Amino acid sequence: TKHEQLSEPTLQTWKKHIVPEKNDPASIESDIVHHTITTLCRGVYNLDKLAMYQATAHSVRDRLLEDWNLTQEALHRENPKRCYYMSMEFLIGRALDNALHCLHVKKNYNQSVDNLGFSLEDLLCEEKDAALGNGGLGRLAACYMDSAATQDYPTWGYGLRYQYGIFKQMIKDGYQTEMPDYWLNFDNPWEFPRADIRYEVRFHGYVATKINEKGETRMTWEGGDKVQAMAYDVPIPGFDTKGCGNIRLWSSKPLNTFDFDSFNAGDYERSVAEQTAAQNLTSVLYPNDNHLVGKELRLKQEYFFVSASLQDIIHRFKRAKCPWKDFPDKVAVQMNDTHPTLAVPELQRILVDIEGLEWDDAWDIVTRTFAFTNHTVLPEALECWSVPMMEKILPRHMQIIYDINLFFLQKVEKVFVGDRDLLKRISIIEEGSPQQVRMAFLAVVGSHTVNGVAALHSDLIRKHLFNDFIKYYGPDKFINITNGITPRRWLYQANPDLRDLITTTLGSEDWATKLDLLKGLKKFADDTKFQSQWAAVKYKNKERLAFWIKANMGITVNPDALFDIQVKRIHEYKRQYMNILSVIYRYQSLKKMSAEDISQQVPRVVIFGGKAAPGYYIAKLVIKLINSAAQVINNDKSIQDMLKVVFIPDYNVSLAEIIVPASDISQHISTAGTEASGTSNMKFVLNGGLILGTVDGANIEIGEQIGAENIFMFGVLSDEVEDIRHNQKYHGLFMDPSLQVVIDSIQAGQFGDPSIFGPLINTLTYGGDYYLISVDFKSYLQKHTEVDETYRDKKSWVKKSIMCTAGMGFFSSDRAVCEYADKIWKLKPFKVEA
Ligand code: T68
Repeated sequence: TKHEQLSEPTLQTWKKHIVPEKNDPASIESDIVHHTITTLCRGVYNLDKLAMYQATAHSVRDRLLEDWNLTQEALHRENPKRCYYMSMEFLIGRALDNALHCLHVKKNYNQSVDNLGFSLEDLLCEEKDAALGNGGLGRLAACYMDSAATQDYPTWGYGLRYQYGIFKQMIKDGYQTEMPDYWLNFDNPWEFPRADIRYEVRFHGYVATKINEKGETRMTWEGGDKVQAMAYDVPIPGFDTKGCGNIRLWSSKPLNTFDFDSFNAGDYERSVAEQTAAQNLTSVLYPNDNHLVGKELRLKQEYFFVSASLQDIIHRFKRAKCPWKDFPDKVAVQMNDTHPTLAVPELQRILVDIEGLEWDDAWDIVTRTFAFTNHTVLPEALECWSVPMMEKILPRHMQIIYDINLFFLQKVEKVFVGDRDLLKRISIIEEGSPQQVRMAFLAVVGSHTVNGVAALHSDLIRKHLFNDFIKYYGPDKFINITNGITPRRWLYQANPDLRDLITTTLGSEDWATKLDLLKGLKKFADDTKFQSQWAAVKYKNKERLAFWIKANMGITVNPDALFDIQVKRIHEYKRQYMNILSVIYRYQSLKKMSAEDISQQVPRVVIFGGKAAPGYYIAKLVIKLINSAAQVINNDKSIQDMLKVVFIPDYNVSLAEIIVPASDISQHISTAGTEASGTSNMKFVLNGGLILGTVDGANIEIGEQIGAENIFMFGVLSDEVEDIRHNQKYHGLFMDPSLQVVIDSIQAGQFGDPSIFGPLINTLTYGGDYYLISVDFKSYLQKHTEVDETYRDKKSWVKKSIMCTAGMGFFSSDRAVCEYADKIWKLKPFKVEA
């Protein structure tokens, strides 16, 4: 029975009972106790922090669900155009604190939890991070969902519910080891299993022809194996709004088929083999960022994800009984990188094979629906799938991709008659053995708009990766939307003291949803009293981090020291290696000084954090070198604690919330042209940390917004990189003398068995120094000296810090999502009222 079928009196009965939750402390207490007894089936006799966290979370979720229902019901009724953000990764982190802030109930919850004998801050730490992502790409998706909900854009995320998120990193003897992330061990209050929302997804099989009702010949995909996708909904609270967003995650389940023949023949394992395989599909997140590992299971995950999502979207579209040609007026789909690109041939297949549309009409719908965000130019990260593998797993899709390519190349040929080279370069199929499907090209051809994630990156993809496509399509299809971060999690929630100082100074907390208002802080940048308040907040945040480091790692660091932080995935192009080499250089310099001179130095704490992909040998050696150097440096009394090195294990969203507010300097030092945008750079600067960075990604735009005098930039420019590499290849490598000394010390065994680091050192020598560490080393060291000198003048440093935060309005993900809505999705906010 649906709403529309109920009689008016029955409806009234329903309405009578739908009453808003009360948010006074007594009602909250009562709800928590109620959940303890009913939802958890526990009582005061067997209560612990985890149970108390769960009861609290359930009571918050009740409040969230009011908004969820209100929003989804209104959307159902009004049926506005919606956007679907398809992403294989959502790196959400913890939900409870965020929900409390969004609902503006944290103060009362503090009191209620206190009255019940616990501390809310303690309970918050009981929550496991939802870590369904690798790094920037997944976290960006989470920030965008927050901003879409906050600004009432009717947007849903679609993704996969991995049972194991990104692995837990442990450091043993200085090496990274990996442990599985069993994040669903306990009940997860932030997801709703939708046992009634299930779709079948097919793999393998064969293609046949059939005659449809109109007497036309159509292809049909038959046979093969089927699995089921079941939906889990994760509510996404908006800040200061009754609107509530949603991320729908798919979990694979076996179809209720059971091989009775095998069972009866005594082959039990075989009889359940299919079921086990089905369940394994969404077991684990692939732990590689910016690197493709062409595994069959990954391809299956990608198809499973797009197939279930499109079936769900189409199911919703069909309810309104609109004609197919209106599909793009009701549905916008954003593909977060190429991972969801199979959605292009899948929608074409559904429209042509199943719905009976003509190819051209279907293709028009497809290309008006999809848009594609590119996040990388690194060749090793560009997805290519082998044609034989595709033919085996998705035979009909492979045919469709061939046809898409054929029609596309025919059109290109008409414009560029006889240009065989162009056709070869632009083809979706790359020749070779085996042939490969270039997913980025398929995404471009299947989308109406393609965007890069920072100004430089968008220029580079227009100039290089997609240059041939611009010749054909013209430039307008390729736009830039610079990334953003949510100021709610990354300032309001993570840095409560700075939040309160800003709110008092600006007179309201409107800045949390209108981040441009932060520019109002500029006029206080020279105010001595404000400066000392600002500095006190930073100091407290550094103390908080120092406390964490002491408690968890046993290392003492001094909050008066300059905190210099680089936390991100470990990757050669991000050059953590260059950072630790410069740390060793600093150590050697200290060792050469008199005790008197040492005592005059600016003390530094250099903090690293980040995971290396489990199969990334060189990245893992970098972690080992950092830890080996830390071991020697931290235990050398002669340098009077002027240098400390810390590698924080298992860097994740929750740790970032403690680390980010505590930086004086954060490093974003990728080889120019390699980091598409970076988003942690934005988080640090928003919290009043200065950047030491290269002229790369969003660093450039951050510098423009906060002023060149407030950012430390160094290194070669992206358009010099090609020539330098070319010269190195033909005229030999240049080895910076300071770098040579550092390498010599490693090779002399100053940081343990040098043979361990041989392969790492080789990347600088025989390996050709592809990431130009030697080329940038001198200017990098010079900038470090400049940082030290600037830090000595506390007043000017604090002023810079204030100017950093004040200039960050542009980097709110609210701005970024608005740009997507206006320029790509053609989407209007849809406000729901209580
Ligand atoms: C990052 N990409 C970019 N990829 O490196 C970063 N890759 O510059 C940018 O700021 C961020 O995206 C957001 O735009 C990634 O994080 C991945 O994590 C990834 C995952 C799977 C496969 C390939």
